[in-house]
Amino acid sequence: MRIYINQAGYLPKSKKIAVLAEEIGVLKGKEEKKIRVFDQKGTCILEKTAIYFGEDISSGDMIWQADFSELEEEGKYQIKDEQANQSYMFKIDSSLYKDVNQLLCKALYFQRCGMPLEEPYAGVFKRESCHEEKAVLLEDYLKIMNHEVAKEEIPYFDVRGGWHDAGDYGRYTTAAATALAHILYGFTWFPKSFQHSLLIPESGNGVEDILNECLYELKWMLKMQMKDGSVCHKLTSMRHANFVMPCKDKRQFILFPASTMATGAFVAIMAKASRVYADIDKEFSKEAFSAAKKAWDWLEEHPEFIGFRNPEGCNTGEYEDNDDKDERLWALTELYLCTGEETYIERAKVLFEEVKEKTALGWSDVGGFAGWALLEEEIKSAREHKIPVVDEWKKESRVCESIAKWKRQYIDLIIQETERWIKLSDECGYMASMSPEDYGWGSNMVLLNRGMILGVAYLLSGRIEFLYGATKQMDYLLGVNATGYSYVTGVGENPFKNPHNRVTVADGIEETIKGFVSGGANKNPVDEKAEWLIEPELPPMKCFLDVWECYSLNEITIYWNSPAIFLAGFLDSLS
Ligand code: 9MR
Ligand code: ZN
Repeated sequence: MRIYINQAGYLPKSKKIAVLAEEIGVLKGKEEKKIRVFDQKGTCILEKTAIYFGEDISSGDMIWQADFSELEEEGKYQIKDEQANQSYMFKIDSSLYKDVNQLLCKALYFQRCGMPLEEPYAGVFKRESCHEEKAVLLEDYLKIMNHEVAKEEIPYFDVRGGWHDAGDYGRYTTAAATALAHILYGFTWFPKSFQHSLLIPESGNGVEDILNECLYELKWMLKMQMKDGSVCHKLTSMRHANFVMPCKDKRQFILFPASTMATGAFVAIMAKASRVYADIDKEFSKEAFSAAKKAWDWLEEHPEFIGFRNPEGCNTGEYEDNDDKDERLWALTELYLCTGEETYIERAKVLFEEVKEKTALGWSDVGGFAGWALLEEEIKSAREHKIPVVDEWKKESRVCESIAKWKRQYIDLIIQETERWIKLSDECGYMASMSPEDYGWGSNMVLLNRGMILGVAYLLSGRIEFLYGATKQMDYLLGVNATGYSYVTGVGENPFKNPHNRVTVADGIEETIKGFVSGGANKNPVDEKAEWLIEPELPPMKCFLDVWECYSLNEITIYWNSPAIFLAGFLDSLS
């Protein structure tokens, strides 16, 4: 029998459920089990019954669940069953998610490109600057390759800065906008959860460090905009770097053509940033807004969809998408919030009807961010006054105004969707809001995005099951899953340690940088090693290996950290 708990621990008042699991077929009986909670001195302080849940399809396990929520006293604990099987140690601690969040945010600093990471901030992970060389446009790159022009004849672009996207050294506009959206909305709604220092070069300048960190990315993003207002889809070399430190990667960086998705996402995040930084960095705020406006004008001149596909021979990320309506919708709502101009919102309302994934929060579907933008103020004040948005609305009966009606529609959509996630969570022995089919590449992002929606739905409705649902997604991430790993490096007793991350592989340091979220279990891995090692019959939740070569299982990305940052911020804000 294996016993799973959230290895980071629990907030004193939160729901706490230990999962006991055994592979289907090993045990006959379904009878209840006893568990005991021990404190650090080894004293048994609580005895609970683990109730048989049933067979769990995603993991192939028989499951028992023991609710020990009544344990609220801060301290360090461990759970054992009658056969002396034991869980990892865990804490009950009210500042738990502040600490987790700090690591998750600091990890972004370790993704910084184009500047040295110095010892006072990076410790043993200090490293030289990287990717300082200027980039070229794809068309010029191809001409050079075909010997049609000389290297000296083409324009070069200074595109230093930003975060490496993931385990690779590319930087991609839609991925960046998504990560920033999770973080900036998290900051807007849970500012108190982001007061900690990250020990970065800007620390102590009077600005919250998370905003300092995001500014590093935002300022790079501005460089992705071309003179005509369009925004390049990505900045990478033609092929991924070898497994070398970033300073050793001397491949030519290329600005790939603009797409309407990248430009739309750019408009939206720059508009949002111009509001977030309005009082903090006036100059940047203005610059961000005019960049957004210029990008929007370009989009207006290009009403057709301009997608992105890798040119032949290119193997870096594609971030493909076949629809830009959601990006345009998000852009319109953010521009409306900046300007109050009705035309934006009128057009957004029309587009809204055409967008398919209206609540999605990922890099390909961003419709949900339009909803977040629309409800930005309501959720903020709900959080501040601890009153759910819908209750506040009942008092004001705002439903008659046309925008309010649309907001209401968004709320209903979010709640409907959240009910689905609750149902999935109830059907899963490990309480993840995931169906067996959901374990694909980056499954932890799917899980965390649902966690964010659950959190937002709680703020909108005040329904406690949504809060428990959000908590359960975090519990899965941090250890209540059939692999027994905490999917965040440096968090818990058994975190994964070998991310598919060029820096980690090449730095020769035993220790792993803390605070990275793994992509997680993937039942359809595409990397050679995982294809080789993952048995086809393995249940989806167990399709994971802590092996650095397995990029389709164990990579890290900025937009897998960002929803965890949002969720940790949300949970912390309730403690
Ligand atoms: O996370 C992305 C995953 O959902 C896609 O299936 C996959 C293939 O397009 O790409 C993943 O994104 C990778 C990106 O292309 C390059 N940087 C690393 C990303 C994480 O693996
Ligand atoms: Zn770099």
